[in-house]
Amino acid sequence: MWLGVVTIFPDLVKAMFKEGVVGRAIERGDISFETINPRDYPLNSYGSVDDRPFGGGPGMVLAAEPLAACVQAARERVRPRTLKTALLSPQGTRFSQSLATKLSQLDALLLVAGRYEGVDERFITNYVDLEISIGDYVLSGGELAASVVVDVIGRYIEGTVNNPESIECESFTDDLLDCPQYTRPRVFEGVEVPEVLLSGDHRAVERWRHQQRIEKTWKRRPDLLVQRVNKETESAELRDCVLNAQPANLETVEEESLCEITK
Ligand code: 9D3
Repeated sequence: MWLGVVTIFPDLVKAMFKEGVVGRAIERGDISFETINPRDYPLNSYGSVDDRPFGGGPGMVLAAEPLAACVQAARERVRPRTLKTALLSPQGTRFSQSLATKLSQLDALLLVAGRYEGVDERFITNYVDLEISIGDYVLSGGELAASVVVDVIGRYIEGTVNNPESIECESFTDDLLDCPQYTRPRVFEGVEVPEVLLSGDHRAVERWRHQQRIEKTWKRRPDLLVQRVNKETESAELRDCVLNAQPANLETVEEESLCEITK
């Protein structure tokens, strides 16, 4: 897969993928990764890529022409493959694991990272296939968001993760949070490893882990369980959770976890 990022801070994005599984996939050539800088297609001899907003207001707007030139350059680079273009913006659809799996099927994806107060709407109309937000908080630019998208998609590219099983059964792929993990020593500051994990009974270990995952998900992220409630195999574990523990109230879960760290 070809993955490109349009950014005026290419070093910021490249630094993110010098190490780690995605970095290695790029090194091996399993992922072709490039950055394209709008400053290479400036509006004038001063190298500007932004301008003041029509109608007034604070801040600057990324102009359409330099961004359009970047998309054209990317299309040249990936021909004859088709290029999809995604703009990272707070107005986008929320990024998710399921969107990542869909995007990882593409031949070539160009991610456009904005800066300033926004980008000229006509660039979006004429060049952008979809807009992506990574969550409800304000970043200082799209580079971190683009890096998040590259990282998540990158893990899905053939050969990126050594053990395909580890990607199959991981958190969010099947909408359950991870179970607690332990390693040596058996007792740390008086806290023991759960007995079942030392039992050598693999079926019991599996049952315990599954139970833990459902319990944790019920308590912290009941929203994730909604799509699973009809799964016959889990109805018993779920019923136990419902009877034994209060689910998180999604409106207060953040507040509650903050209480935990501030008390
Ligand atoms: C929402 C704030 N905007 C109102 C005036 C201005 C603005 C601030 C920061 C517009 C863009 C940005 C930079 N953010 C991104 O480019 C961005 C982003 C984000 O801030 N949050 C979550 N996902 C994303 S994807 C791109």
